[in-house]
Amino acid sequence: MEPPGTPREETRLPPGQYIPRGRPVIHYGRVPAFRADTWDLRFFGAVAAGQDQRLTWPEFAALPRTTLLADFHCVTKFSIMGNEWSGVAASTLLAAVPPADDVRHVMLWGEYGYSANVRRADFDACLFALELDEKPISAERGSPVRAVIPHLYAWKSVKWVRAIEYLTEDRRGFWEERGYHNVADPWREQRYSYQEEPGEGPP
Ligand SMILES: Nc1nc2c(c(=O)[nH]1)N[C@H]1C(S)=C(S)[C@@H](COP(=O)(O)O)O[C@H]1N2
Ligand SMILES: [Mo]
Repeated sequence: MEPPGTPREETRLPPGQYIPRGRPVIHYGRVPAFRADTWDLRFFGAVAAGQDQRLTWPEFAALPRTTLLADFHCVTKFSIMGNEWSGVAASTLLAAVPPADDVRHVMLWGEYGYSANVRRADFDACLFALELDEKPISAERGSPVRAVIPHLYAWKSVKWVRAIEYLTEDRRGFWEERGYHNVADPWREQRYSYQEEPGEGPP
């Protein structure tokens, strides 16, 4: 018996989602190779210092880490419940490389030009994960570092992250340009761009 008041699994499932067997791996294109000597995380756009910055692999790997327990909702309707991610919080990166005061949006860039745009408040909740369930993230799941924004559909959780672009005005990323919702809140089933209300996307 579960104690009274314990939420059942279904109550944590956003509308239209289901729990699959297994744990699908999904991405567009090839899995990139990681090379610690050439890897960097680049910051560009509206950086407060007025010029691009970069963190090398040893610099990034030395940043303090936190853990996040979260569900994962793909717009193709499967959800993976209870993932334990560990990595660097966005707040740590924002302190290391402050954005200009008028930054309201952020573009996350992965290898090979994959990108996803998020609002500043959503970026603030992002974890840059190096581990999943106490193991280093596998190559096909985004090693060495992937973004995790559990309260948005998973296409915003960019694997193989390589750059962060601070934006003063919103701009659509890879899937957002191809008909997917600019905001992507699974609890509101914001799947497609035709559902966008005024103000939810760039003009
Ligand atoms: N770089 C990159 N990140 C990506 C994608 C991609 O195509 N390229 N696909 C997204 C989508 S649609 C999903 S559902 C998740 C899948 O993560 P998983 O392979 O760990 O299940 O990664 C997201 N991040
Ligand atoms: Mo997805």
